[in-house]
Amino acid sequence: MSTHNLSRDHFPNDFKWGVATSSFQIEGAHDSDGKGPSIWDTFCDIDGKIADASNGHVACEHYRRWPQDVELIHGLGVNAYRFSISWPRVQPDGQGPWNEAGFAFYDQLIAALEQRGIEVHLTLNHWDLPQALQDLGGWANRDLCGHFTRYATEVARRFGHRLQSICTHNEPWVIAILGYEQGIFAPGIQSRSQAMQAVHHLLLSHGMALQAMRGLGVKAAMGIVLNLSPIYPASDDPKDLAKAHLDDGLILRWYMDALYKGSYPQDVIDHLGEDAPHVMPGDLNTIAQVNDFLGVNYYTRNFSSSGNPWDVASTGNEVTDMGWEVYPQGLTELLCRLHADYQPQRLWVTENGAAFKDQWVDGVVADPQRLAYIRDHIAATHAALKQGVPVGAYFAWSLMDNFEWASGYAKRFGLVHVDFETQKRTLKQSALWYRNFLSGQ
Ligand code: IFM
Repeated sequence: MSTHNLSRDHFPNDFKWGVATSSFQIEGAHDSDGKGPSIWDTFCDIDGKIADASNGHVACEHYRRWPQDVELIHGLGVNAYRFSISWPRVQPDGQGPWNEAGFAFYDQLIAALEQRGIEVHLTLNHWDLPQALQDLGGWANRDLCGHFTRYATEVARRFGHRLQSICTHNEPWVIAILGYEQGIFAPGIQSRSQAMQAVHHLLLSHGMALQAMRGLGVKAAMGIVLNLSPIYPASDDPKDLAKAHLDDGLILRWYMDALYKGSYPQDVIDHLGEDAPHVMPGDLNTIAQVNDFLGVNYYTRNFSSSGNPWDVASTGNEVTDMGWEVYPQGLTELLCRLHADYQPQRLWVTENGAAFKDQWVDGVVADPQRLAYIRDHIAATHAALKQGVPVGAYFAWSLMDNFEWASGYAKRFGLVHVDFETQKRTLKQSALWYRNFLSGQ
């Protein structure tokens, strides 16, 4: 079916249509009402780490402007909203007393969404770890599994009955590899062994948290969100083929095998050698809990090269402002592969979107490239559904322009434009298109 002819009616009635955000990227109010510092507050203070030397102190001022933002979400006609709780806002040091003012913020946000009939999809960890826990070694320290489980249990005890879903971690690969191996994200460490230990503890804490939250009788669907993409060899050179297989192991099979098969792939363990994580007996059984859903964040495909020069321009496809190739077919391919190899009960596209250099001109933000990107990826999701893949949700990333981590505010992913001087929100043409699509126009 042509992507232009596709309508909402081609999807199941109970399909979830949403937009997504995360706490650090939009909330601001970095030290208000008892919130503790997160690792991203600390990281932003280090010279040269954030492209525009910005931070999350104000961001989109969502902490104060949330009523207006809920109206924006409602106005789009979505039936689901995905956001994260800032752990240091509700437990400033990650171990000690709960901060009631922090919980009150999320309580009123959830209430406003409930009143409008918008499903609440909550993420516990979208990267803003309490700094006090980083001071103990962060995710490389096994003790964090227990701290995270207590935090997850408290959130589930308070809000679980009002949530459609709870995601433990958003993109553990990014947390561990960009944060602990490459050092380009918080906490800025460069150690492969610490990174792989962090990966293991993130996965272990996911399993522990699911067990504990289910022990409370919480009915919300529970799962995890991974950043995944198909990996292509840069050429037919056998070395590139081998590299692509290994990279697939490091990025996809490591996580999916652990979560769905209770094992880590042997070829990757062998490759890691001394940097492989220390795994205690029973850990992999704990990790392999039943997930009610698997969240997939898809932006582009990846190419692996063993050293042969490769340039994204060689694909001939459009490239976003992040330098990422626009390749919707990769989403269909990925969803089909996950279904074939691992059979998750339900697959949800929990993030998908693109950054482009948007201009606000006389109240209009024309973003035809983002509009086409979203439209074509919705069609790619539909193509997977047609092939029998149980895809149940599509969340556009992001509701509004926000703090794009090490890129600061320079990269705009929003359906809604934010003027960071005035905090004025303007629906981009992609948002108007999404709204029309959802209303059947
Ligand atoms: O902005 C991020 C988000 O926080 C996690 N997934 C990828 C997005 C775009 O880079």
